[in-house]
Amino acid sequence: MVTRRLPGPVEEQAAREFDARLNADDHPFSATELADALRTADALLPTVTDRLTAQVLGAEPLKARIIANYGVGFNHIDTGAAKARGLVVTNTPDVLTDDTADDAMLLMLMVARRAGEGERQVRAGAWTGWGPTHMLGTRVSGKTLGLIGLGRIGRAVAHRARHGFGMRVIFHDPYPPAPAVVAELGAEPRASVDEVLREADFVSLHSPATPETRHLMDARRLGLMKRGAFLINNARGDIVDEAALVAALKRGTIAGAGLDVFEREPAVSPELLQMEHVVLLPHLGSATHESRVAMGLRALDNLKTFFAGAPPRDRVA
Ligand code: 8YV
Repeated sequence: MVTRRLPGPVEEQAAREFDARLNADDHPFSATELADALRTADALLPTVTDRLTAQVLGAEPLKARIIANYGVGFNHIDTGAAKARGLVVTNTPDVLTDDTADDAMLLMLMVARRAGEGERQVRAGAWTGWGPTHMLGTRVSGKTLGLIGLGRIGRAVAHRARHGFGMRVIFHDPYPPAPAVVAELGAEPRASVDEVLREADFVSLHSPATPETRHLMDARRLGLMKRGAFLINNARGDIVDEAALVAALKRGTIAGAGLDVFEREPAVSPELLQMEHVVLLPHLGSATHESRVAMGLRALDNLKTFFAGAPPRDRVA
């Protein structure tokens, strides 16, 4: 059961290699539909819009044996409950890393250089012409980028920032990569998230959404950021206390934010919609033809391996 419309080549391959049930009208599944799928299909290929809670995963009698998630993040799946039901869970890492890192750079550049604001001005017919002090932004090149999380995507952002923009890269990660990897990136470790926040001109979040990282960026931590600093988030909305972020942006204790993800997607705090110093994108991190096809093929690959009786490459639970 494929829960959403996927790019053509993925649906075609799914139909060729499996007795695939596709979602022709692309409507997001209700909890009842998800439970039905678990009762009637051998495998579920869900997306971030499918909330696979303990209740949904409690479906009886359970037919499904594997959940092959389309996407690297899987915080919408209660993996503890899945495990308890004997369900294997896989994700799709690697294939979306570069595009997601590009999206983080996009947010950084857009918010620092006031790109959204400028575009809105031009489209509104409100641009009156070039001026020496018109819409001045903040330089990105050479600044200090603080990464919270140095996993695959964090490392790809570090590479771009350091080699493309000459930025100094500092980071905190409780599970850092090997010292040789860090050294090659030219990234400097910091002992805590707080230390990164005090020093960085741009803070970019690249940790998974877990109970430990929920509201990691709360009022206290937002308060540690420099007044001129920007917050970038294309990881998961839950990592930021959105109400606290709105308050910090209103008070001007940080300079701006570039957000691709939100706490209650697709709802966005109404105050953010009114602010010029934020950039708001609709969860576009991996939204390229290339990534979205590769993600689908990777999920199908996990299914094929599993049903061939071997351990799937991307098992996460
Ligand atoms: C996807 C993502 O668009 O992979 C992730 O974790 O957030 C995005 O790349 C989404 O999860 C698809 O289900």
